[in-house]
Amino acid sequence: MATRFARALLRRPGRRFAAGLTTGSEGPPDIDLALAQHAAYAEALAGLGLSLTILEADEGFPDGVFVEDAAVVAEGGAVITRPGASSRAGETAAIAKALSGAFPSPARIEAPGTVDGGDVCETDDIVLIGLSERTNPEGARQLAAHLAALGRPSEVVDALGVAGLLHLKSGISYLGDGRLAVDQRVAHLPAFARFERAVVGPGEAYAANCVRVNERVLVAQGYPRFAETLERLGYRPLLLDVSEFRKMDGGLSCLSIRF
Ligand code: CIR
Repeated sequence: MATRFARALLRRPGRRFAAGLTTGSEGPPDIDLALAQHAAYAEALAGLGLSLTILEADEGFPDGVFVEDAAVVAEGGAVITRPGASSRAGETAAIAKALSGAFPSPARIEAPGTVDGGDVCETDDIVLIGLSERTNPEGARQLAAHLAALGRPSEVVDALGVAGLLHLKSGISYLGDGRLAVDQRVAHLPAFARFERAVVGPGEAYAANCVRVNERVLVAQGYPRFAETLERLGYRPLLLDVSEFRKMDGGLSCLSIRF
């Protein structure tokens, strides 16, 4: 299920969005602008033919808009995660419920394992599982076992040493056809050697979190060199302004679960 999707699950940002976790220094997000950017993101997915479920915000979970961290949907099944940040632990209940129509008996990551979906990058051949501050080796081990039961091989990638990389997918995205978008700081990692690599250059690292959806690649607006790289490779970038989510360390991919 690398790049063709029919459905997506999203959750609107709440009024307390600014109370979420962030390491950024760009100041608090503008909630109304975040809502408008979220609506444009949803519209882009709908325009690509996806049928959307959009949950209302739960003000108890200011990071709840970043739905991707709460579940991993792979070909043939779903795994409800156990997010690595304690403030986010309760986000999974609503996501499991929203996915229950399509995935009535998902697997679950259990303590002491932790996994954030942002650390999981599904490609055609293999699922890459990043170790991070949020995904620990036990969580990665459990996830790998669940994926193996679904017939999906995986490989653990240790990107813990890369400063400023919250999740594996903060630094890479699968573009389809055996190619990854990779932040230049992680392009050398052995796990990526099997892929063609579209390298995201200095000053544009945030754009490495892009999302191939059917015939387009959603890319954060404001990173022209990487957008040009994609065009040169024959992709059709669809630029989206996600500045308010960036302030909260979130990228394009984490705003939806696609399947
Ligand atoms: C957090 O720190 O958990 C949120 N503020 C951002 C999560 C972004 N998720 C993602 O990139 N998959």
